[in-house]
Parts: sequence; C-alpha cells; structure tokens
Amino acid sequence: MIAVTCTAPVNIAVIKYWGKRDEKLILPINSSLSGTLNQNDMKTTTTVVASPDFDRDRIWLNGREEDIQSERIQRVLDEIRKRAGDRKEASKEKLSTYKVHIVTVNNFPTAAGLASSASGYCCLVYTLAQVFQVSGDISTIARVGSGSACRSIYGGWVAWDMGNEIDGSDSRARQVADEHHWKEMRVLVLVVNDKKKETSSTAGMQNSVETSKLIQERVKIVPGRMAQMEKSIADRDYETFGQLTMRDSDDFHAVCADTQPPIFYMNETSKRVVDIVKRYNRTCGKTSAAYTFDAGPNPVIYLLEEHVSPLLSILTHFFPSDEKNYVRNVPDVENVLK
Ligand code: 2P0
Repeated sequence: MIAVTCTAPVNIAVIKYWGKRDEKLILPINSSLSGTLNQNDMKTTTTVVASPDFDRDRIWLNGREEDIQSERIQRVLDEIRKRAGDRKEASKEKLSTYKVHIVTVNNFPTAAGLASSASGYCCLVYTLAQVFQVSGDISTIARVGSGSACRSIYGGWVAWDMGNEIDGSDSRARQVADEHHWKEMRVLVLVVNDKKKETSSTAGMQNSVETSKLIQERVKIVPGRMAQMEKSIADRDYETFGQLTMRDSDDFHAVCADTQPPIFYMNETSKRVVDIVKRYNRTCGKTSAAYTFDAGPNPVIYLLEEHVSPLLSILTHFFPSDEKNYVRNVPDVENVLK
C-alpha cells in the first residue's frame, strides 16, 4: 500500500482564461496568467491511498463520496496510469493496476467562483503523480482535469500558454517568475457570497464561445496583453500591472454580458468594491489597488503591502462584518423578490 498527502493552493488569474477550442482536451482560445497564492492560505489537501487490495477507485470531496466515473476524473486517472512508473521502469506494470482511494478537502468555499477546481485538480494530479511515480511536466495532466488547474502546479506568477498542437502537448503552464520575485505583493480575497455559483465556468465559457462576438475581439487583444503583463511583473511595475489586471477583468465580464443568455457573475456588492478601488486609486494619485473577478461575485484585490491596511479599513467601514448591516446595505435579490 502507498499513501501520500499533498496540498495545492488556488491561483487567481490577472489575464483570464475564458473559452475552449477543444472541450475534451481542454485547450483554450487564449493564453492566461495568474498568481499562485501562498500554500498556507486557500488550498486543497488531498490524500491518495493506492493498494493492490482495493477492488475499485473511489473519491471523497469534503467528506462526501463523489462519482469517480466523472469524465474529468477518469481522464486524469487514465493519463496518470499511462505514465505510471516513469521514475522506476521495473514497477511500471504493477503500479498502474493499483486502485486508489482519494480523500480531498478544501479549506474555502467550493465552486463559489474561488478557483476550487484549480487547486482541486492540481492537488489531485500532483498527489497521484507522487503515488504513481510520474515524472516530467504534469501541468498537461492537470489541464485535462480543469484548465485553470495547470497554473497551480507552479508557485509565483504562472502563464498557461495556449499552444498550437492539436494533441495539446504544448498547452501547458510556464513559471514567469517565482514566489520570491515580488515580495511586497499581497492578495485580498473578499468573500461576499460563498454559495455555489449558478452558471459554471465550463458551461458559461462554452456559451460565450458559441454566442459572443466580443470574445472574438478579446482573443485578438490577449497576446499583446500577455506580453505587457509579463513585462510589468518582470519590472515590478505596479502601475501597468494594476491597470492591465482591472482591464482584463472588465473585458472578461463584458464578454459574459455579451453571451446569450447573458451571464452576470458580479453583483451589487462587487460593483461597490470596484467603485471603492477606483476612488482609492484616485485619492492616492496612482494605481495602488487592482480588483479582479472570476466566475463569481467575490472581489480579489492585488495590492502592495503598504496599501493593505488603509484599504482594508475603508472596506470594513463600508462593509461592517455585522450581518444585519450587510444585508441592509446590500439587499439580497432573493429577499427583495419574496
Ligand atoms: C481563470 N476562470 O483564468 C478564469 C477566469 C474563471 C474566470 O479558469 O472548464 O474552472 O474546468 O477548464 O478552469 C475557470 O475555468 O474551467 C477559470 P474548466 P475552469 O481563472
């Protein structure tokens, strides 16, 4: 029996991935770039036990058994088993026949637009790779679990190059700068809603590719933006980094609104945070905080350490933690419509 436990953090994109050219292999229509959060913050922890005595594969997510036959989990297991024993030729055949029991937990809300599939599939693939002794680049295996997961394989700043090959072999993650490169950078994750999102990323991006005209414009813009973003990170140029981050988030949500039926991930609270960040930057006389929103209403703010305390006090002034105040200030649509 072999048992391995690993953790993997979430990543938050500053150039967003939205749209696939191949649904099965998970090949994107544009490259993307993200920061991987610290291991101690939002993360997935996965334990894989492999044994010749198990009669079938099983998986538990946050304490509940899930369907192991899910297409994506099967794809990941197939890829891992194909490459099993890379490190030790002798055990290859035997190892790949072992069945696995997988236990995985997130320490943050699952499927609320907080990149849970990114850390989840990254952690699953990384842990399986240790158990089955897989060597080499495993970001392409994480990618077939969930696109954004390939970026969590590395720390620091990570690009997912879209690639050109039809088999996806060059659609993989690449570390742009490691976690020590921009020491003053901080990330605030503001949870305004931890419920499961209504439109999954997978379904949402498929609809966008099929119905949005704007997405075609976005794919033309992204290559230039990726180059500028990489340079701003290399130069630790916050002004450019922050402007590009907010612009790309705005463009991504414009594409969502241009989709049929339109997708609105941001809510009134999200919009108020955008306004607060813009006003904060005006007061500072320069870009000092940059918001970005994924497929959900929760704002993520990239900012340098010196701005964490002042911005947090402004945010807690407008959004006091008292639940009643929060509801009064920002009415929940469901309550209003009752
Ligand atoms: C990103 N998102 O770049 C973008 C921004 C959401 C908005 O990657 O179908 O869960 O599993 O490949 O990876 C969410 O997409 O979708 C995502 P699949 P995934 O972080």
